[in-house]
Amino acid sequence: MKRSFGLKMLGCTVGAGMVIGGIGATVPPAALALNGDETDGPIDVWQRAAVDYDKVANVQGGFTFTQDTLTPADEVFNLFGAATTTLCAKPGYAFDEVTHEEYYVNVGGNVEKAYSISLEEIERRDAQTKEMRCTCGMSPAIAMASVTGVKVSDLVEMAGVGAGANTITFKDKEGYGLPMPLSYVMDKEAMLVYQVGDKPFSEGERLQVWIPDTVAKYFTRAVTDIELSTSEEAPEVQGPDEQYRAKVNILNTVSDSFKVGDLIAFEGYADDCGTKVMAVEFSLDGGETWTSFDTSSSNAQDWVYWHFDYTPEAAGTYKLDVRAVTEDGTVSPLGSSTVFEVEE
Ligand SMILES: Nc1nc2c(c(=O)[nH]1)N[C@H]1C(S)=C(S)[C@@H](COP(=O)(O)O)O[C@H]1N2
Ligand SMILES: [Mo]
Repeated sequence: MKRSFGLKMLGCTVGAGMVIGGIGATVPPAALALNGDETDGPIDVWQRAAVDYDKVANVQGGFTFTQDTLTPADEVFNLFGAATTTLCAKPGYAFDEVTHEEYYVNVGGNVEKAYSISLEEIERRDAQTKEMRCTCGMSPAIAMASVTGVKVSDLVEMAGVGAGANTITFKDKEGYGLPMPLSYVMDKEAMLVYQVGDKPFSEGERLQVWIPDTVAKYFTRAVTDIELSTSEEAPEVQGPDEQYRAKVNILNTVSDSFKVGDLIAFEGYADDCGTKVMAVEFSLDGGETWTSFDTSSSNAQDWVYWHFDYTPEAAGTYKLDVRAVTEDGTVSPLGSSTVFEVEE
């Protein structure tokens, strides 16, 4: 089995160095985290290794979830900036060729009046701050962040939509950018973002489009051109690749072993990029039985950040599996698991 430590970090948010501890007992961070295998596609990770572990049917534990847990800004930059680039974005992109003063965005194409606006001017405009998810549809990377920027609709209004314009493309200086329906971008209240948390983008003064419920390949960074155009049919907005539907991850990191009776506090996220997560499910018997926790009161705009507290009753080596079930019946093709030791 491949242990995807590196890839885990991509989905990892508060993960590294996170203190795990339940109410009562203080327990060191848990075990190895085994992610869904990146290269093999949607396979049952829980079935492959089931025989090696002590099994507990219908695992019982305490479950809660919140939706306002955020990824620290530095980790958003690290996860997506460096690591994702090698996975799914165009490699070798240079962010450092333009200074803050020289950074301009052109708004043009099928508009009434094309114009350019400097980054400084953008930053002086009415700032909007919003919590948004950024999830790659082609890799495990995901983050929830509070982002600050301007509304795309404001910038478009300043140019005036040309007759028949139905498509908008956010391009970087090399032409990266995927066309989207103008109405979709307006309805979703897309933002041109210059700050994540309390940190401005560094590395060449990036500006990045963030759009709720939309995979990150549409989040063009270092935007230099906002282009309106007329297509015969407005382009379709693509969702995540099949294996990155219903993303889940256990964020606990490597630890010493636990003792019988310890309360082990697991935590992680479940998210499906705009489709509601209806349940988060756990298995301690290699997927033979699943214990399902209802998350149908969640909203689909934010990730479901879950906590699962488990108290082992016997010594052994265990593997906890987690998966999510979404509103359209999708079950995580790539679950997440973690192996942990329990001593007398
Ligand atoms: N200019 C540009 N923007 C891009 C890409 C790219 O290759 N070039 N890749 C996209 C993809 S696939 C992802 S996952 C996100 C990563 O977000 P980041 O800017 O935080 O690294 O950027 C998106 N924006
Ligand atoms: Mo991506």
